[in-house]
Amino acid sequence: MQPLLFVLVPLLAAVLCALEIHHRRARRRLERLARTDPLTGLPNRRAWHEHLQREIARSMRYGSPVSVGLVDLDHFKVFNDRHGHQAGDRLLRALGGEANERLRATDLLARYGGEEFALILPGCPIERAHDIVERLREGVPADQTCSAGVAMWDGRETLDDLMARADTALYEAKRKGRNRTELAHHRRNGDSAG
Ligand code: GH3
Ligand code: MG
Ligand code: MG
Repeated sequence: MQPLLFVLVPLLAAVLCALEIHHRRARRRLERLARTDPLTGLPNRRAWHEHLQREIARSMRYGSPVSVGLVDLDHFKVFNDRHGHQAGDRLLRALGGEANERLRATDLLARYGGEEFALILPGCPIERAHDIVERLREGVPADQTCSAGVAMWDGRETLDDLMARADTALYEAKRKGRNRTELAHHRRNGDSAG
């Protein structure tokens, strides 16, 4: 009986250890998948949101600026209608790759939704964020254009308010004729998000 135990116990320990490693790897893979957009391979909205919370906390602690950008392809529906949905998918992928090459290692580009991308630009005052977004816009493939809204965190507003300001600026860029970047206005006292 005892010699058998000498064999079985280490064997069982080895199996449990292998299972634990397998389980840990599977969990890490799931966590990665939950934060990745499957089409472009970019971080998704959830990952972007978590990252922004961290950057805002850092900004609060060190007083460094942080800006965000919302970038939306112009008339993308027309592109899909003309060239097909698969060509549209390819363009979204190419845009993600091209844009990432034009960013700094500390910037974060995510797929925010359909044909909309979002940027976090740590350490960037709004004018510099504007320049970065303009450089990114020059890299839109297939002769397409995009519009963008840029906002800098004002040091106290909520994340939703910051995004609402960026979204309003994006809307303004569309309204003014597209293919441009608009800077967000500061909120006046009494203004609410939206
Ligand atoms: P606007 O300049 O006002 O932004 O016009 P738009 O056509 O880009 O915007 P609209 O909201 O009217 O249409 C968005 C289009 O984006 C329609 C939709 O099919 C396309 N789209 C969203 N997600 C995907 C995707 O994953 N793949 C492809 N190929 N198309 C997508
Ligand atoms: Mg669009
Ligand atoms: Mg859109």
